[in-house]
Amino acid sequence: MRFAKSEELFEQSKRRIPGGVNSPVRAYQAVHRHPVFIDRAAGAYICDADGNSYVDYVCSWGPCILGHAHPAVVAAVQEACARGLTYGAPTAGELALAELIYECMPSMEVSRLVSSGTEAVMSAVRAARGFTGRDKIIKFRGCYHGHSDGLLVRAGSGALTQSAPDSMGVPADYTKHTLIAEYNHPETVRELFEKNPGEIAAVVVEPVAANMGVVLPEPGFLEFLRGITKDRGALLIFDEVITGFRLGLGGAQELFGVKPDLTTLGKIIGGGMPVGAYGGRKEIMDLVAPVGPVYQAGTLSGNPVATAAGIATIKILRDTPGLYEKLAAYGGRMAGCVRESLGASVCVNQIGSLLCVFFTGERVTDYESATASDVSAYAHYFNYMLEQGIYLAPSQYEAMFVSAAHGEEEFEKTCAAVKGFAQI
Ligand code: KE4
Repeated sequence: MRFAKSEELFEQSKRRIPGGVNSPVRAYQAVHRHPVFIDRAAGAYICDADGNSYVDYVCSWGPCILGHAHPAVVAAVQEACARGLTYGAPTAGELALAELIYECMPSMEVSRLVSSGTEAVMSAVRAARGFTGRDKIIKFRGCYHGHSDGLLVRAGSGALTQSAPDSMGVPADYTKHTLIAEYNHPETVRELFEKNPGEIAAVVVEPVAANMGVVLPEPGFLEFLRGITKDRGALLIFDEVITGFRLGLGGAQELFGVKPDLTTLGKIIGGGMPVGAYGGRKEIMDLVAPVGPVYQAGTLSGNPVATAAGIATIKILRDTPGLYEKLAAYGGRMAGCVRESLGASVCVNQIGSLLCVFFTGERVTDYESATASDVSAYAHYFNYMLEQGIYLAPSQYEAMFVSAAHGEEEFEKTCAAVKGFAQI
């Protein structure tokens, strides 16, 4: 494959944009090569500036669950654009999206739209602190909830690969109320509640961790979090920015049968446009301005073009029979292909259309075992697969996302590439 145009664009971009990218993980530092610049995408494929085509398993980090440029979503966006791009005023579309979210996730009886997952989680934490009158929060090492100051502590995703989990520029005072527990280790949560009685406003968790690679909750873990937060007067916040509408219409909370007090969403609910949301029990959300004293605002919150994309996407997810079963079947088959081809050298964690290939011979059930993976081996795998026309996350600590546009041809091409890697 030729990458001359991407290389040239990267050199030029580095002069105007930090690291040449608008989000760190895109810089490919963890896989030791220059990034490819994408020119266009359709269905299960993306195409770079040099004309190389790839089967896409990043799907823009989750939003493109229907595949790229889905005709109905594009049409909805075009139709909305023709009526103006933004008004800064309430619209029927925002109500329609809020109703759809509530229909699919009944725990979100009241929700507020924002423009990113970061905004959603930052705002949900503020609402939890306002509601409980407490300052401390618990998050889990390796979980990522966006880049707001108080949550950029022992974070996952890009913060992991940057090997600077505590970002510079974040005053110690901004993170002293952020307590760190270990995902899938209930005792670490219990200990924090014992040491901070009456001070913890909320536990924030990715119900399926997908920013240290994909790590599934051990049986009972989410139920434990639900119980201890109820018992200690704290709120449970499910960060479903990745799992929401990914694992099913009702997200992880429906799949695992655990109802949080607040949920944050992003990615899929914007259908590829910038949308986040936070919401939950009415008594909590009624504290949010202008009803209550918890302030939060946004110029483009509920943007009519973005909400049109989100509504079109969710309606297709809701109204297409067997769509989630098809996604899960592909995910399961892909996991099987990788396990069969790479054997004991990898641990593949998969749930529905979300999966991760860890280069370790051990089971990956928490941060410790996830970060014991051989990131150099992953980088080797990534680069081989890229040359074979398979576009994976450029980091061991991300996920593979499958879209409804991935079919038999894409499966065969991907599986053949994995088998080829096994033989080098
Ligand atoms: P955004 O602000 O990037 O829209 O959402 C932040 C966020 C919140 N919660 C969870 C569980 C998330 O995974 C994310 C963002 N996910 C990363 C991928 N691991 C976005 C990719 C990137 O940072 O470029």
